[in-house]
Amino acid sequence: MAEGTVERTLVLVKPDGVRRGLVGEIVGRFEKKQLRIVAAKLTMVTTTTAETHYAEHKGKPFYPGLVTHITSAPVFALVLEGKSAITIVRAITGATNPQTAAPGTIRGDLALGVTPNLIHASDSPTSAEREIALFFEPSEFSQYDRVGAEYA
Ligand code: D4T
Repeated sequence: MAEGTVERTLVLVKPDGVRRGLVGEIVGRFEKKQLRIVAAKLTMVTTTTAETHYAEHKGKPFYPGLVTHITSAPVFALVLEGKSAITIVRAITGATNPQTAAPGTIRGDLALGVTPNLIHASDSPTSAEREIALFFEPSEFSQYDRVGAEYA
C-alpha cells in the first residue's frame, strides 16, 4: 500500500458545533486519528471572509443562509497535518447532508441539518492552501513532534 504524502487541511467547527459544545468531541476524533494540530483558534468570521470562503456557492439558493450561519457565532478554526490529511478528514467528517452521512462519521453521528452540519473541511490541496491562508497567518503555526508519530 502506498504511503500518502503529508498534507495540511483547514477544519472549521462551525457556529452550531461551538454553540452545542462539541468542539472537544470533534477535535478529539481528529487527534485520535493521529493528525497533528499545527494551528488553532476561536474566531468570529466576518461577512467578507465568509463571502470569500464560500465564493463558489454564490448564487445558489442556500448561499445567504450559509453566510448568515457561519457569521452567527464563533468558529473553532484549526489546521490539521498528516499523511493524506485532506482525504482522511473528509472521510471522518462524512457526507454534506447529515441525514445521509454514514454512522461513525461526525455528521452521521452528531448532526441533522445541512447548513448546521458542524464542520467545514477542505476538499482538495488547492482549496486547502487557499482556505488556510484566509484564516491563518504564518506566525500562528507551531512545529512539534507528536507522540506516536512514528506509527502514523
Ligand atoms: P464544506 O465545504 O462546508 O466542508 O461542506 P461540503 O464540501 O461537504 O459541502 P459543499 O461544499 O457542497 O457545501 C458547503 C456548505 O453549504 C451547506 N449547504 C450545502 C447547504 O446549506 N445546503 C445545501 O443544499 C448544500 C448542498 C453545507 C455545507
